Formats: sequence, C-alpha cells, structure tokens
Amino acid sequence: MTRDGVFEAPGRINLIGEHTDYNDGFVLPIALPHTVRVTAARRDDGVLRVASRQAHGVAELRVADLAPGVVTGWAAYVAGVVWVLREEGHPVGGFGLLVDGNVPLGAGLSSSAALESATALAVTELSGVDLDRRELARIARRAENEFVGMPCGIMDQSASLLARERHALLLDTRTSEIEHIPFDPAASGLALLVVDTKAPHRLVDGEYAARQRDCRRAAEQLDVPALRDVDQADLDGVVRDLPERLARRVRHVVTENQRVLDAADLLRARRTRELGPLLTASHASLRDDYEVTVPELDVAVDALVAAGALGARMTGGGFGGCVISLVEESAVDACTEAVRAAFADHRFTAPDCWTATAAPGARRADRVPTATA
Ligand code: GAF
Repeated sequence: MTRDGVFEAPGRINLIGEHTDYNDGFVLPIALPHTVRVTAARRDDGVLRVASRQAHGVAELRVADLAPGVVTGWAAYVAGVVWVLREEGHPVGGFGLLVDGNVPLGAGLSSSAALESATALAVTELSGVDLDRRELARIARRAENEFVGMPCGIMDQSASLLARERHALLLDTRTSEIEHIPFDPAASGLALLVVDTKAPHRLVDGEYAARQRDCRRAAEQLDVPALRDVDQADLDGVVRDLPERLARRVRHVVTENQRVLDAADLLRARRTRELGPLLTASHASLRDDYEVTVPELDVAVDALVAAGALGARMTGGGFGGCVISLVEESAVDACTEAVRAAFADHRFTAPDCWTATAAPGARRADRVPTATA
C-alpha cells in the first residue's frame, strides 16, 4: 500500500433523465474529459489538510473533530467524504490533499461530485480500504447530503465513478443496476455541443429541495413508494385528483423516465440521430411541468433547434448552467453562431460553446497512462 498518489475524477453531462434520480428513476449521463485531480498523501498526525489551486486558503483540522457544519465551502466536499468513511467504521486517518481541476465551476457540470469522487478514490486506496465503485458513489452522495447539506440524488457521483469512455451510463437508481451503452456521436457524423449559458444559479438549493418535497407529497397522495411506480399508460387518470402543480411534477418525472428508456433503446440500436426529439421534449417538460429552466436555457435551446440542431435540452439541476445539443458535425459552427447571436440580442452574458466526448470515469492518474483532460 503506497502512502501517496494522484487521483482524478470527471465532471458529467446528463444526456437525459433529469430530476429522476431522487424518484427511484433512470438517468443516462456521460463523463466529461474535464476532471478534478487530487494529489494525496497519508499523514501520521491525524490532521486533514486541504488546499486547492483554484481557491484561496487552506483548511486544516483533526479528522477526529470532523462533523457536519465544522467545515464549509469547497473543502466540505473533501472533509465530508473522510467524515462518512470514518462514520462507517473505515480506518481512515490524516491526509494532505491538493486539489486541482478544469471542470468549469458553477456550470452545473458536477465539479463537486468530481471532487468527492476523486477524494473517495484517493483516501480509500491509500488507506487500504477496498470498496467497489457503487459503494464509493453512495459514500460521496452521503457526504454531500449530510456533511455539505445538499440533498442531491446519486446520479453525479455515479457518473464520475462508473462511466466509461465512449459510453453513456444507464443507471437504475432504484436497483443500482448499470449498463454501459456505446455513445460516440462522431462515429455517426454528429457532435454533442455544450452551451455554458453562464446564467447565475438562482435559488438553486431551495428550489431543488422544493421539487423533492413536491415529488414526495405526490407519491404519498398517489400511495406509491416513489414516482417511478406511477404507470405512464394511465397518467392523466392517475394525476386527475392531484393539485395542478403536483400533477405537472408527476407528469415530468413519469414521461422523463420513459424518455430515458427510449433513448437507451435508440443508442443500443446505434440510432443516435433519433435522440434529438427526445432531448427537446425533455427540455419542454423541464420548462413547463417541472419549472427548473431560466430564460438563458430556453433561449439557447430555441436558437439551437431553429439553427438546425437535431435536439437540445438543459442538463443538470437547472436554474442556470448548461444546455446540450445533438448536431450534425457540419452544423456545429452555425449552431454556435446562432446561440451567440441570440444571447447578444437578449443582452445575456456571452456563452461558452464547446463539443464534448464521453470520457472515462475516475482513476488513479500516476500509474496508468490516461487520455489527457
Ligand atoms: C443535480 C443533482 F445533484 C442530481 O442528483 C440530479 O438530481 C440533478 O440535479 C437533476 O437531474 O445535479
């Protein structure tokens, strides 16, 4: 067992399946080439010392003193993972950790899940704690829920830890079953265009928790364990007696789960082009029924579709962040220009546009040769 090492974990884009992971549903993310990199060394003095190349300040505290609320800000994602591991009885002691990375911050690309995942991998491997990747994802999510205080689902940590290069990860969040499905748009002359709208996240945590409450209340009133269990065949009949807002929340979750399964079928059949309409339908549902979009996201989607994209949708939790779009490779420039022009017309901050590929999940970076981020 070595005392030190370099570990990296990617951010993610969710192809489809939004706000389904806390409803026992399905998600279909890919990992990004952008990663968070943690250089880690065990310490014998019981001290956790965390520094970041992207942030000022150093967090230093005794691992024995870790508790929710003791650390805030970015260092909480690191300390939270160490706290959960110790809570669950694993022999984890002091560590020095230096964080570096190129996952855009605050863009809804899961830089925090990447940080948790890289930390979980580093700390367990260097402590001789043998846990599989699903367990690491569960631990990273628990850190975010209980230590950071963000009530997220399991999608982002799973994508970061379990994804494969040139594959999408189909995850059933109820059973934890996964399937790696080939996803390589370039092989079909396509590109996955990402538009970082730069829209500031508004009310994110409060609104996210409010959507979860709506879903819980709806499931209670429908007397099902989770919205995953609502039958799509009789959706209108099932939601008839719910308050109007809850009916719309249910409709989003139920139809979105079906869109994930349909998207997975298309990818398995190598009919990648046909994913487009599912993406656009997902966005409409998130805008109208789930109400998690903002004008920047809607304007980007409309501009992309009008410029000939096969489909487009917001990705991640919403309230800002990124839009993804499936476009013909030959149309990438025209679609990019169309979004830039629409943003200028609306006097929005200029967006960042780039194309994404499906990259590998978390790994040790100082042993195996890896593709550069
Ligand atoms: C955020 C959360 F962290 C995820 O768990 C998921 O719920 C997503 O929003 C919405 O699909 O990224």
